[in-house]
Amino acid sequence: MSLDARRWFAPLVVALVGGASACSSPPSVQAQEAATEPRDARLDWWREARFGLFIHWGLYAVPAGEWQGETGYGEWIRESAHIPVGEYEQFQPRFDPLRFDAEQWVALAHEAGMGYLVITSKHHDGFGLFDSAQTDWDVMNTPFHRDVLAELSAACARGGVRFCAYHSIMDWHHPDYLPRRAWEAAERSADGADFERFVKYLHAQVSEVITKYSPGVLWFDGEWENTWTHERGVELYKLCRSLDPALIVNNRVDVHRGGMGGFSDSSEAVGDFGTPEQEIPATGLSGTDWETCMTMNGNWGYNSHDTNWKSVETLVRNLIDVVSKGGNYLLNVGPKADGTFPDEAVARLHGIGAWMKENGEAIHGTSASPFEQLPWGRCTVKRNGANSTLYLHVFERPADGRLVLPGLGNELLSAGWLAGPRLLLPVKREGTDVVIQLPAAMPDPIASVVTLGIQGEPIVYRAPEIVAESDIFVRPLSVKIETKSPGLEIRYTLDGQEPDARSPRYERPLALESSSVVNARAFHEGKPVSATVAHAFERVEPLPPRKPNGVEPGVRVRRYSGEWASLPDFSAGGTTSTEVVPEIALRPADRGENTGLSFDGHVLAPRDDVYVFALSSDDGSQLAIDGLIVVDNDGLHGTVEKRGTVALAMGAHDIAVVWFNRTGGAELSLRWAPLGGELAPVRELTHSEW
Ligand code: FHN
Repeated sequence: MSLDARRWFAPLVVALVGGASACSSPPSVQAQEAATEPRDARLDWWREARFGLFIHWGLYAVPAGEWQGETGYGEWIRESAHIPVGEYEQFQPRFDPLRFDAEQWVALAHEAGMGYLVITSKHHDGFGLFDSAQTDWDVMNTPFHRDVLAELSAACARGGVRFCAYHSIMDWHHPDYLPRRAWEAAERSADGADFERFVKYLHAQVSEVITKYSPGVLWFDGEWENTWTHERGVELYKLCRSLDPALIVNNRVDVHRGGMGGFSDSSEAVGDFGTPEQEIPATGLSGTDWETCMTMNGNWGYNSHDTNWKSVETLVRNLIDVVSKGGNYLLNVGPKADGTFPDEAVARLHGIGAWMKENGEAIHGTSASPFEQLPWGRCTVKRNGANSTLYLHVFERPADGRLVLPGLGNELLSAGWLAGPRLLLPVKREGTDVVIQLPAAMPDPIASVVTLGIQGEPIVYRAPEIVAESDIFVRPLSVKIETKSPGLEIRYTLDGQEPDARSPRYERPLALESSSVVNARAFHEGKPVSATVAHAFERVEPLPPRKPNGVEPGVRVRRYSGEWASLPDFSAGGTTSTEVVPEIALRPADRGENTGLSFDGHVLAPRDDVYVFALSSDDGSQLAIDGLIVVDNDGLHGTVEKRGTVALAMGAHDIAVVWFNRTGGAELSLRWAPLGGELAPVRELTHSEW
């Protein structure tokens, strides 16, 4: 093989998300969409709000994070502390939050500038905070005996905050839910459990939440276990939309959320917005709605020992950062068992509210910044008629007081402070930059907001982005060149030359047939206004097919046991069992702790092409094709998906996957697709007899 190993495994140039595809629905659901509320109309209030309150409340507030002397638990206490279901049920008769006051919760949210509130109708413990006809495992069967969702939805309607509900698919209480927790599988037999019956129960409860409390958003979660599938997600999404055509549903109704990054990785995925969790994406994703959910301290559910509270400054700057990238910020409070918010949470809501009272205009109804990173802070944008207002959130005043906006091409109107008497500030153009002169003293230590009026929508001279699924290709490769700034034109070359005003103008995706170096540059009114970006794409020879002898269906899997922190060398021996299985995935018996698996066989490439492999695992895993590592997802981690590409000729190729699980959750899935195809589980598997 002429190419060295590194060349076969080019990293994916751009993830498979982005653009409208990350939120689009499959044709059948899209057809439904056209028949009911168009998507933009449904999301209008949610995009306007930009900021919401997340509430994780339930029986887990009773132990408040403590169990048998350990104090690090939250809403996962039953699973994390291995509390048998019978013992956990003892919290139900102890749940009596007599200080619960829905009006007070809504007032705190509203004063903080939050436009909506998402409360756990049911978390993973299966306990309902509402009056459900489907079960007694709900709040009506506690001494409190009041319908929390009914009181809260009514208070929201009165208090100008949109009521929304979180509902967990995973259910650690219902006898039909599968899989059982690994640690309780013995004492809590799954015999007789019928997951189809559980799905009917799930649909019935979701229908109750929608029809009784009219949530603006149904925020699903707990979709990651292998009993939940894309097909069930589409079915549940359709149910929600059929009951309320205006309802917004997050992307965790489906199974395509790539871990905590939260964005769907498939155009077939259903769900109206992406859901990064406890993290803020480095940049926004144009054409994609998303919402980051984060805690105020270290826990979602109340933990009386958790003193790791974020400052008001951090929380406000997180809000600004998220909104400047086109997202929503869902900030969590875990109420106490008596029905009150922790004092520290109340103080932070008040602090955020004080900033929002002066600057909420720079958050509500704004859209993403047209600039790349701004060293002094962030920018949000709002259209007003033919003009636009840029809201410049200054975190750190530049030492020279010059607030520089790089490459802003618009005609300028005026600049001034947003808060207070809205005093004007000096602003001038310096070449393609705009400079606002700040005074020595800044009005707000958290973020001082400067407004800048401009004609039209923002034109920022940013270099274009070259976007493709892979750096290598066998068949013609589609390459897009994108600019975040309307009003600019892109000119490009394919021979590595610097584009000029005579170079071809980019109007549609390029179809590369041979190795090329794409150079692209932004032009405004015929003049180059950005740096040139370049990316090399290589047409490669596919790996030749292997000629295995005597193939049989399925792959061989060897099992191991041991305590590892990273993938061991399984070839050193210690196999506890060997068998042939139809797919590279976990079976119930594989979900134990301190377990390792080694799969090997052949995969049949249907045609000469570059193939994307997506390997998802909790804990570590690795994929090799024809002896070359294509995906390395090793290490101790939660469910994480990594991808790689490899060029394969039509025919059989050796495939080997190794995986280990230390403790806790166990997950393993392998999907693949030819470039441009929809990722699907690897099915075309065979193995050779010894
Ligand atoms: O397991 C849940 C967790 O308890 C919490 O509800 C977060 C918030 O979105 N979601 C899941 C973890 O990803």
